[in-house]
Amino acid sequence: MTRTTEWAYVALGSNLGDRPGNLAAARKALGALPMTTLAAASRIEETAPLAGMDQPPYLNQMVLLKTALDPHTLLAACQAIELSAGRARGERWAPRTLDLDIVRFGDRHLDQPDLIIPHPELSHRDFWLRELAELQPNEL
Ligand code: A4P
Ligand code: MG
Repeated sequence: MTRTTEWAYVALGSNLGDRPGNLAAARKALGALPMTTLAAASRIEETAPLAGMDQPPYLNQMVLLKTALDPHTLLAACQAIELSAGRARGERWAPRTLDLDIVRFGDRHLDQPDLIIPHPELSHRDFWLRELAELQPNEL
């Protein structure tokens, strides 16, 4: 069986601990996934916590992966990478060493309890829109 390779956009966020180190470790781990290459990475931006929450500022970045993994396998891999960066799953939107969100996956639309693609917050986050624009491959 031949697997199709697709473009996946993954958003990285960190607002605890060694923020640049957490993003670097995430880029490395994503690029090391099976059947996956890290094609590009956006600039890193420092952003204020959304909704005026009282927590430290985030470093945000987006990466473009070329992958033959399916979306759920990529989600599971992202969650394993979060754990290895010391992410403790607390309340929703709690401060975190590393958050990985799948923003887009090819042209797919999924609406499942554990995975919504495109990410429903995409149109509300200026920094994601900027990072996504920066990463659009010219020759898809
Ligand atoms: N899930 C559903 N769809 C997806 C998807 N496309 N990608 C599910 C990844 N996960 C997806 O995530 C909760 C559940 O979402 C997962 O179990 C997965 O099955 P989580 O990472 O455990 O919890 P969370 O991150 O606290 O919640 P959520 O809803 O993912 O929040 P966000 O959207 O990640 O927002 N401020 C700034 N400046 N920058 C940020 O990056 N991020 C957040 C968290 C809040 N404030 C921020 C930032
Ligand atoms: Mg998340």
